[in-house]
Amino acid sequence: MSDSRREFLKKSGLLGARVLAGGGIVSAQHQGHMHPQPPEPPKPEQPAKQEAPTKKETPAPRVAIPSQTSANVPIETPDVPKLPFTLDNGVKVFHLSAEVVKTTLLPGMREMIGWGYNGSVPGPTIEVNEGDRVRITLHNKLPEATSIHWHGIEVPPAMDGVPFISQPLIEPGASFTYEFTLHQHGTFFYHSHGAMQQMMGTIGLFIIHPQTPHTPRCDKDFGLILQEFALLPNNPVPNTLKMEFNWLTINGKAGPATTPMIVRQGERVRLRMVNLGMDHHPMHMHGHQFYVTGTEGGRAPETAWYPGNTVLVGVAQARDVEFEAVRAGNWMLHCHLPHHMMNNMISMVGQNMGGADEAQKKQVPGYPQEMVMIMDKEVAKPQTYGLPAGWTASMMGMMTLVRVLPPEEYDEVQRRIREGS
Ligand SMILES: [Cu+2]
Repeated sequence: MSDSRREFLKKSGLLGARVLAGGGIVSAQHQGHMHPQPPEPPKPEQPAKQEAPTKKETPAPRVAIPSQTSANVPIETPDVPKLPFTLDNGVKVFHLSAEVVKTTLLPGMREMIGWGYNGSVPGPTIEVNEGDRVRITLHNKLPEATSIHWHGIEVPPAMDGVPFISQPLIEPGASFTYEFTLHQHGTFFYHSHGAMQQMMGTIGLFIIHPQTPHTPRCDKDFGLILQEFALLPNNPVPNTLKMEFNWLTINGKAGPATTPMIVRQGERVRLRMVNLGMDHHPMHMHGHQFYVTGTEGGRAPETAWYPGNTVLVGVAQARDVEFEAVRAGNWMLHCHLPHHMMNNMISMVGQNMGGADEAQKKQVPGYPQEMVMIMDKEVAKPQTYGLPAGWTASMMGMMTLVRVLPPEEYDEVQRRIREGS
């Protein structure tokens, strides 16, 4: 720092304040790691209700701003429901039905008949707390045997979901009950332990909130499942033998049908991404740098966080990233593999290519490459309110938006979400 700048800061009183604030952040976080002091115990049955965000006048970019109150906020999994539960003597009781699911990857463009749970591909999100005991009954409504593996969760051997090794196969029409206590926290998932069943879609998120909420507190917490399917024209059933994939999805939707994530400017955001497929996905976010703060093994110590704007989410991995959403805008989040930013990748021949273009253009080797399709109306929903006309032309494949909205726009979109307009 130059002397003149230091002098200016000293005079303005900013230097002392900045140094103090910085020291406060560091020591608070160190205390958190070394001597965990639960600020307020999380509600055991439900994640804490999200508080109305407070207005932040001048949010400082890339500075961790510890919130006054630390709390777990409910996970939001766009386009995927949450799995409800009942209580039995303190045990959370869930029911999952493995079944054939007819779903729409992209309205008017691609229907799929996959396999999932409770009518959803991917299956509904299980959201629980560290320390919970859960009882999950799997009802097999598929025409073949199945089982569920709780990916990354440390369970007794008999609950691990591996046919023949930890349990008998669950035959069609039969059920099996898993029960275990959760001593971990973080981003986990459940999936069929049949490899080919996985490629039909049988996976779901399993989010475990920590007993001691993380600092700095996140105001928004989103869960995203990355999947890929090989679908031939006129056949809605995925070809699970194929090694090339032409439909890439986030939470079961291909861009632009993925529902944007709505964030109020100044909020701290966590994105949890999970990949189960045949490819690794370098997930790239526009507009903000983030820190990678967790893996499929749970929260990483803060000393292990690293900055980036692209994180490779490998097969069977989970990656949590966090950032301060200080920059208003409609920011893309997408896999950066070129073929994963496309829809309906199939070889086209003859008159499908080129159409009525001038002969001159057809002389250019490789022409045409870019294809544009505007689907604003087909995918309109409260979360897309206010996006510029034609926005859907840039959205394909494993792609979604993080919409960081100034307060008035944020409130308007939230009002429309509440009213379903
Ligand atoms: Cu990808």
